[in-house]
Amino acid sequence: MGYPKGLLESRAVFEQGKFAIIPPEGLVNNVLPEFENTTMSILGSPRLGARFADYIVTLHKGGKTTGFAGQEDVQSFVYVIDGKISASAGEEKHDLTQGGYLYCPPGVQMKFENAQDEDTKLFLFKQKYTPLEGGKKPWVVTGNTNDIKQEIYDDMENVLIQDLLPVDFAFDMNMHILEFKPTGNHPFVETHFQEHGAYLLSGEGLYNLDNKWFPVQKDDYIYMAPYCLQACYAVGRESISYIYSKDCHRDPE
Ligand code: UGY
Ligand code: MN
Repeated sequence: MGYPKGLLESRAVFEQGKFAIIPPEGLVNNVLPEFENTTMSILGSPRLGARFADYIVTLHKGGKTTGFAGQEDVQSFVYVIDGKISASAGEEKHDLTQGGYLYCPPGVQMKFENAQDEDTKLFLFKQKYTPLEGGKKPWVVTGNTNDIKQEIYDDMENVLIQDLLPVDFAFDMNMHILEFKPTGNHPFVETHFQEHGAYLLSGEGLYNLDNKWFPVQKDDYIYMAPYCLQACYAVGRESISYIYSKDCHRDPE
């Protein structure tokens, strides 16, 4: 779609308590003490109304975090959009390439560093964990989305979904990737109590937020608050796909 970067035009939208679209040209850099040789922006956060924080992170040569999350009630997740990292979940070490991801349960600190000279781009997430009374605790999960079978979404042949985390009551959230082939769309406008932070990995489309349609494309970030009306319609010749978080398995407080 080729939107210009400038003062006269922006696709950014912010409706407190409802939704936000944050396109890459509007991002500013945030500097956090736990990150070195890194350019990053905080996307979704509690200031936006989210119960989680999402970040887009570029690790330059030698870029790393000396420790992310790891508090007793905080879980974290990293996904490699492009590049390579050497990561660890507590004592466990994992090398991740494009499509690779690592989930650290509450109390387990995440570390990672760039494993190549070129930049590496990551989508990073953390959220407070809601325990299950008397239930089991979540565990370290790692994998690569290139190895996960895509399932048909809600009988729509041209919409495909992947679950990145186990579907197990120990987990109070999941990360998914949804892909809409050209002309694919949600079967209906969703209205649900869960919230999402979504990072667009490919393509372009129209996104319905609160019954208004917005143009969106690769590298945009979308926050959808609880009960925000939402649906995607793929346009163009490429699939539109996004990685997104969704809370699950807990009765609302
Ligand atoms: O899982 C979901 O709720 C998903 N279909 N929502 C979305 O893509 N906006
Ligand atoms: Mn949804």
